[in-house]
Amino acid sequence: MATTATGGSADAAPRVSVLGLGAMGSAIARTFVERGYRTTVWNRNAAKSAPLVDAGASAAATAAEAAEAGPLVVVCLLDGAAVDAVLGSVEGSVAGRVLVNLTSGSPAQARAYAEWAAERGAGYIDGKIMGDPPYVGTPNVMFSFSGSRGAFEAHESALKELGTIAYHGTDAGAAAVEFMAQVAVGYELLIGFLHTLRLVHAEGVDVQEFTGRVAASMAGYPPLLASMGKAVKTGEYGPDLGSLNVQAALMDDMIAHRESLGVEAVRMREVKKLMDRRIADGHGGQGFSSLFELLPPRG
Ligand code: FVH
Repeated sequence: MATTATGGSADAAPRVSVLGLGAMGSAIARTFVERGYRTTVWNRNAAKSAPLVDAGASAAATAAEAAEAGPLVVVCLLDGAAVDAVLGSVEGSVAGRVLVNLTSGSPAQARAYAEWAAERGAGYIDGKIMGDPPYVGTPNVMFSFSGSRGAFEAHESALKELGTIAYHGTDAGAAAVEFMAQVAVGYELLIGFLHTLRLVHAEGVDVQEFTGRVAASMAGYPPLLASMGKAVKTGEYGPDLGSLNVQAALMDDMIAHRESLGVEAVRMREVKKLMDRRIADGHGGQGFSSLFELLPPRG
């Protein structure tokens, strides 16, 4: 009797297909193979299947053949254009199956793929990944899913093999909303951090040691974020980080400090402008969260 990588009977093992064997798709396919799934793989450049076949996967000659190999079809490609190309070639092969699209993309794309799948009799789950390929299969990679609840529940145990998972509801676009927002927070924070390292460096301070101190002070942020989230949701703005009257004065010093060192201060000036408007509107006693009221779109 044939056995899987984990020693079970191959015939009894659940089946999964993985379309797209880049860094992430290969890590996903390898995880399924290692967890005992009968894994069929396909990639545009067929050479990328070889290491997975050595590990125990089956290679399909076409994307359609891979899609037909099992009930769960995982798609992990570069971008929406690649997904469009591959979906076009499998449209006659997806009826009765569940597509899990882990390709990065927008909420609108996800909703369009859900519609496309429904029109062809397939279930659709959109998934977004935060984490690096070497950590797939560990809790250190976060997968956000949304779309058909029935499809998600039917394949939840397989999806859990890949990392920490969260389901964000039946709107197929919800996982992309979560992903875009989480990634945006990261980038906005990190570009501010890099500009600040410029400032620290210009002052002759050791940037690595400074980074260690910043990491330690990050522990104070979770309670602040929680209280800001509550303030924005309720519209009740206490003086978080101090009143705007006091913060605006500090902001002038921060802008002047940056400019004296030739360090970019564009975001600081934007913050100061918002504070000044809020103060002029009679809200100088409120805190930083209240700037939300001035950010478009309002209402
Ligand atoms: N790698 C990472 O760290 C991240 C982490 C967070 C989320 N992503 C997203 O995952 C998607 C795939 O990323 P990837 O790292 O696997 O990307 P590549 O290694 O560059 O592989 C790209 C695959 O897409 C195939 N492909 C590209 N264009 C087409 C096309 N027109 N038709 C068919 N397949 C296409 C490519 O095939 P090939 O070039 O090997 O033939 C690869 O299989 C991505 O959305 C990340 O944002 C990754």
